[in-house]
Amino acid sequence: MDRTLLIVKPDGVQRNLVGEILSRWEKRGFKLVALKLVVPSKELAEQHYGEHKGKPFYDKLVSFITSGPAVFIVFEGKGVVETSRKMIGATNPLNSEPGTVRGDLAVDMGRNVIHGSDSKDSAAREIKLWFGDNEVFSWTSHSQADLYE
Ligand code: DAT
Ligand code: MG
Repeated sequence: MDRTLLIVKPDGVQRNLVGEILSRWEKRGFKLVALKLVVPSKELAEQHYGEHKGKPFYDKLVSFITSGPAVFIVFEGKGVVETSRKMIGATNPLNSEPGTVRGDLAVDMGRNVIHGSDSKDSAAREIKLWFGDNEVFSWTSHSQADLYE
């Protein structure tokens, strides 16, 4: 099964949106396999956003993500990486469709509430960066047969 990394960024935690976000993914049918509240270190944040190093917004991005507690989440399920990106919406919330997290709950690019891995390879890299092997759990959901044919 596929896995993806979500981060409720410090703005989402401050705005009490953690439950709302977890609820959307749980209700969709994805299985929670890892969860923690962390103030991200600069070192890990720089690795996480390494692809953006050198871009004009990079320093602000790293300083914002490390500014306070953020919630790190791994969800598992069929197509979870791509579907999560759809549920999150466009990077700029002003372009995000209603019904998406950013389209419903955000207005500014630098305060767009949530991160989601953009590919299976990114997901694998990001999950390994933020979680130890013993922090990600494989378990059988009682809903399995009602979610999957
Ligand atoms: P996403 O978070 O949708 O995957 P991304 O990986 O391109 O978007 O960028 C990471 C974050 O950096 C994004 O959530 C918000 C910020 N960001 C991206 N482009 C930006 C820009 N042009 N100006 C300001 N912040 C930006
Ligand atoms: Mg990205």
